[in-house]
This record gives sequence, structure tokens and C-alpha cells, in this order.
Amino acid sequence: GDGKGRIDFEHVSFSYEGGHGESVLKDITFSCLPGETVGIIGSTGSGKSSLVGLIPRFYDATKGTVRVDGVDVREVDPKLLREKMAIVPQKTVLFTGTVKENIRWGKDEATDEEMELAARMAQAHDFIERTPDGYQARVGQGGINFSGGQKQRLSIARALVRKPEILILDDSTSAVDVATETKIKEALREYAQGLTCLLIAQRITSVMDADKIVVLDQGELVGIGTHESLLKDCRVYQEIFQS
Ligand code: DGT
Repeated sequence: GDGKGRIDFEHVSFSYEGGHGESVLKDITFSCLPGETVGIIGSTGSGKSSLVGLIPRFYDATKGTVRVDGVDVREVDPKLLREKMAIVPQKTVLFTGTVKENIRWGKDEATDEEMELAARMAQAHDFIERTPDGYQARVGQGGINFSGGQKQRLSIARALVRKPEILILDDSTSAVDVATETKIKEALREYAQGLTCLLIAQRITSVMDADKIVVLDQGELVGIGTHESLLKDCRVYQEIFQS
């Protein structure tokens, strides 16, 4: 990589408009260095999705600053900002059309080779090839029905075909088995070097090999470090590990 894809959270607090002033994020400070994989873990409602939503400016921080490549995101046109990143939302959004159209969505100039490489990294190529029409198979509308995990892998392929500097996976492998998830992470390491990756997850296995893990609890950052260090020092992380 060329050192792009740095993210800094500096004393970031956030509350939703009309959210009765309740702070969803409280004084969050941490950095993702270019090329790092950073896991984000915490119980439901702890603020994980809200946190990553500040990076593409789905929302803006109420206090503090979010920087991408050193620049305050509030000084960047959201459209330009979002060109650097790909976000796989919690709920996959596939449309009626072919598998190929779904993967290339938002990046129509992608070649077949680029599309196939993205599908291979997302561990989607093999199951696509096994369907009778392959990449021309139709998604939805009584056509081939894909499983939840397969739809997540198609969504990840769609994100990767855009060759982002920053990849945000919001619980995007929850329906993917651990072995396949591991293969996706290995493929990212091999082919997408320099990619900064934020990985929101519910299960520890999804984040335990990340460069660092951010632990959220009721909007507060209660731990940051490697799996080993958090197991030693972070009570909330220990509790998630034991659950
Ligand atoms: P998850 O996805 O269930 O694992 O939960 P997190 O950790 O991603 O949490 P998040 O960021 O979805 O929610 C944090 C808090 O913010 C929670 O109390 C619900 C609230 N919240 C989330 N989205 C909205 C919204 O669009 N409007 C308002 N007013 N509150 C929201």
C-alpha cells in the first residue's frame, strides 16, 4: 500500500438527533493505521455500528474529531470520502438481477477478472460456479435462493471489487461459518495488502487475530489491544470470551 487508509478517532462523542440527548458514543479515542485490521466488539447496542457510521459521515460526531488520512471528515465531501471506502452493512442488500450485476454494483467498469478475484477473496466464487448459470444466475425473485451466509459473501465481493483503501465489515460474516470466515481473512491478507479493515463482530473468533481489538461497552471504549492482552486486562472482553 501507499500508506493510505489511516483513521483517527479523537475524543469522539455522539448522540442521535431526537435520541433524547443520550450519548451513544462517549469520548472515544483510537487509531487504525494504514493496512491494519481492527476488530470492534461489544454487546448489542454498545455503539459499534454508530462508531463506524461516523467514518463515511452517515452521521457526524457531536464532539471530537474523526480523521481519514489525517483530514477531519467534516471538511471532506461525503461523496469523495466514500470513494475511499467500502462498507458492508449488517443487513445485506442484494437486488433482483444477476450475480454479476450484484457484485459489480457501483463499479460497472470492473472487468470480469476483477469481479472474479473479488468473488474468490470473498469465498463466493466456488458456490457461484456451482449454480447452473454461474455469474449469470439471478438473485432473488424465485430464481436461485442464496443462503444468508452466501448473500453476505456476495456483499463482501461487491465491496472488494471497488478496491477500497478502507473496508468496513459490520457483522458481515455472522452467517458465515468460522472456517470460511478464516479463508476470507487469509485472502484479504494475501491479495489486499495495505487495506485498512474494520471488523465489527459479535463472536471473538472473528476478531481474535486482528492487529488490535476495540472493546465497546455502553458507548465507552473499555479496552483496546490484542486478543491476548485483552484476555488479561479487559473484564468486558473476558465476559464476551466466556459467553
Ligand atoms: P448491534 O448492531 O445490535 O450489535 O449494536 P451496536 O453495538 O452496533 O450498537 P448501535 O450503534 O447500533 O446502537 C447504539 C445505540 O444507539 C443503541 O442504544 C441504539 C441507538 N441507535 C442506533 N441507531 C439509531 C438511530 O438511527 N436513531 C436513534 N435515535 N438511536 C439509534
